[in-house]
Formats: sequence, structure tokens, C-alpha cells
Amino acid sequence: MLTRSRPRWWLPESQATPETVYAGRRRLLSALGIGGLGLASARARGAERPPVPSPTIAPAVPTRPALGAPAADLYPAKRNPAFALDRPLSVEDVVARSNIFDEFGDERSRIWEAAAAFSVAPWRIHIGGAVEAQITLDAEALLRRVSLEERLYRHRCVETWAMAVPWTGFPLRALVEIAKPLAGARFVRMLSLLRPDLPGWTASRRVFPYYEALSMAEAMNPLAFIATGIYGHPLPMQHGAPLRLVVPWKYGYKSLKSVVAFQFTRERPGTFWNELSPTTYGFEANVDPTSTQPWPQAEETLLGSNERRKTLPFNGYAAEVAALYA
Ligand SMILES: Nc1nc2c(c(=O)[nH]1)N[C@H]1C(S)=C(S)[C@@H](COP(=O)(O)O)O[C@H]1N2
Ligand SMILES: [Mo]
Repeated sequence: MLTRSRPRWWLPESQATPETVYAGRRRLLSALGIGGLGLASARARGAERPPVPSPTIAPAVPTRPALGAPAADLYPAKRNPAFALDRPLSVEDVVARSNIFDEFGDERSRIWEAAAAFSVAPWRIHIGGAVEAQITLDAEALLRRVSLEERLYRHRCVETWAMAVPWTGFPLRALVEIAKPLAGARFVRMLSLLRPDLPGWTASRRVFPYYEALSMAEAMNPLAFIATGIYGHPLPMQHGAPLRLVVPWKYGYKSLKSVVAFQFTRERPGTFWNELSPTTYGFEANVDPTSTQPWPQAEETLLGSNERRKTLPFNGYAAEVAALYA
């Protein structure tokens, strides 16, 4: 069985830290004069040299919006009160430091560092397939064309951790309306960023880009959301800037990050995890407490507090979406 992550004792051949990230951090530390060696030799030299002036490079912060994030002046957006939670919001700094974005690496606590130097400007989005006319538009133009709002959503990863966050974004339905799919279009496929230079592309046995899909009925459901921001500001890179899918009734792997293309199709497209391991990762991937794939799904652990909760069918969104599957 191929599972999407390894047990805790697993150590990669490459010894966890991608070389580029490690080298980058060493460079930053020594630029700040706080690298281990730099500190020791400065002390040894004692009074030979005046104290180093205060650093001009700000330390990296995981909650910082992605470099070049579009339409930053549109934040914070007004909260839509229709989307309430049954639990406290997760702590921003905790969720910003615990991510799954395999293109940047496979160590959850280090994705934010690996992604920190990545710029999302410019960001072209292609809309094609079974549509009236193909469109290419950039993220900046798209964000100014739709109306941004904030929604509080639960998120449930198939690895059984869960979080609750305020996303900023717009309904996926608004994008479908811009795309004008033909009457025969039954699915929308989405592709993630195509950047073979990212560290995870070669560290993994898997081949990217990451791709996902929804039926048109799912895409038109009012819960299906394109997030462009989190906690009242544009998305940090590790969360999938400048725009990512959010389908809160499904396992997190459906919510692909950093979307570059929306393709409308007549046939059901393949999806990344489903094609890697069809019996473990379904196409629908609706959160299901009775499932044992790839582990028992009856409970979940909240990110940050480690509180255990019972998993809810459709992640608590049955009233909104169960009819789609009846
Ligand atoms: N492109 C891409 N999108 C992705 C993933 C990924 O590895 N690559 N991981 C998915 C998984 S398994 C989860 S749980 C969520 C995690 O989102 P977060 O890091 O913003 O919490 O992103 C999803 N989207
Ligand atoms: Mo996940």
C-alpha cells in the first residue's frame, strides 16, 4: 500500500533537510552574524572589532504573505457569517508551520521555509477544455473581477489531523461563471504549479504537477471555495498562494494548492492520489468516519491543541453536501 506520508521513524535518504534550504539558512544566519561559527569567531576577536550593526535582513516569518501576492489591498475581506464553526480557530502560527505541499518537500514543519523565497508574480491562470473560449488571465485580474469574502472552515487531512481556519476567497462557482463551460462539461480538473526546479520534484518518486478534479455539481456547490488568503491577509506560499481550492467536506488532498489551470472535461479525469493508489484514495474522497483507509478515520486530532474529536460525516458539512451523493 502506498500511503501519502511515512511513519515518524522514517528518514529520507537525503537526511531530511533539502540542501538548498539548509545552505540558504546558513547564509542567512551568517549574514545576521548569528551563525554558530560567526558568533564564536566574533567573540574570539573580542575588542578587535566594533559590534556589528543591527541586522538589515528581517528574520523569516511563516505567516508572511507570499512574495508578489496579488491584490493585497483587498484584505481583510468582510466575513460571511453563514459559515460558523463548532470549535475554536486554529492558531495562525501553528498552521503556518505545519503543511503538506510535496512539491516543496516532505517534511511538514519545513515547507514554509522551503517556500519562503518563491514569488507568485506574475501568475497566469489558464481556463480551457470544454468551454466557449479558452481564457488566460492573471491572478491579479481574477481577484479584482470576483468579490472576496472570509469564511471559517474546518479542514480534515486523511492523515487524521484537522484544523479550523478563516480563509479569504470566492466561491468556485464564480470562476465557473467566468469560464462558461459548454453544456456537455461534467467535470473540472485543476492543475498545480509546474515548476521542476522546486526541491520536492526530484526528492519524491512521484511525478508532478499535482492535479485534482471535481464533478460540476460539486464545483457549483456553495461550499466549494477558491482561497486566496488566510487570517485576513494573502496566502503565505506554503498554503498554496496565490490561489488554492478548498472543499472542506473532502479530505485535504482534494484541495490542491497554487492552481495554474482549470480544465472542463466531459469524462471523469484522473486525480493525483487516486491514480497513485486507487483503493486508498478515492476520487470523491468525502470525509467518512467509517473508513479505514489508509488508517481508521473515526477520530481526528486538532492541530495545535492535540485535542481528539470524533470525525463527522462529510467533515460536518452533511447538510450542505450529502444530497450530491444520494
Ligand atoms: N499542489 C499540492 N496541493 C496540495 C498538497 C500537495 O502536496 N501539493 N497537499 C494536500 C494535502 S494532503 C493537504 S492536507 C492540504 C494541506 O493544506 P495546508 O498546508 O494549507 O494546511 O493541501 C493539499 N493540497
Ligand atoms: Mo492531507
